[in-house]
Amino acid sequence: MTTLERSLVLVKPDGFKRGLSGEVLRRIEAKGYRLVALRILTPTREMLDAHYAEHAQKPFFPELVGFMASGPVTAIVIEGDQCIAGFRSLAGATDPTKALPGTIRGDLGRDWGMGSTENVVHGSDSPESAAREIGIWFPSL
Ligand code: DAT
Ligand code: MG
Repeated sequence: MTTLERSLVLVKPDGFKRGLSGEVLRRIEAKGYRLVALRILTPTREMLDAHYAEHAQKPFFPELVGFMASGPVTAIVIEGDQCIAGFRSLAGATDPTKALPGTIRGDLGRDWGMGSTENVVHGSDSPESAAREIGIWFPSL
């Protein structure tokens, strides 16, 4: 017995720019998760400060926010039993160089030598994060 969950997925600016939104959506749907909401937007600084609040003191924070604000992203809410952990499995490890083949980051991401970690997708890491993040990207949900 598991509980129905929602997760916030982002196709980050590198993935959006490379035309990978459809491939990410395809993998989510092929896995069997349901698409609940979807929008395309260039995130504001305020949204990113809130979204990445846990990383505010990290040395990579300025590069992270600069990268995430650099262009449009596809924001998606997905739904399914254990979809939070399930999407993290689909996404793979944070570092795209180390992410295993078969994962989104392993198959589609790489180090571009840009100083920021460009790893194609974001996925919520817990039910609490998912609720908080969905509130930032989809205030009407
Ligand atoms: P994840 O996106 O796998 O949940 P995270 O929440 O720890 O990883 O970090 C958020 C983003 O910040 C991550 O996708 C890429 C960037 N990042 C994380 N650790 C980093 C590091 N050590 N150096 C540079 N960027 C990093
Ligand atoms: Mg994270």
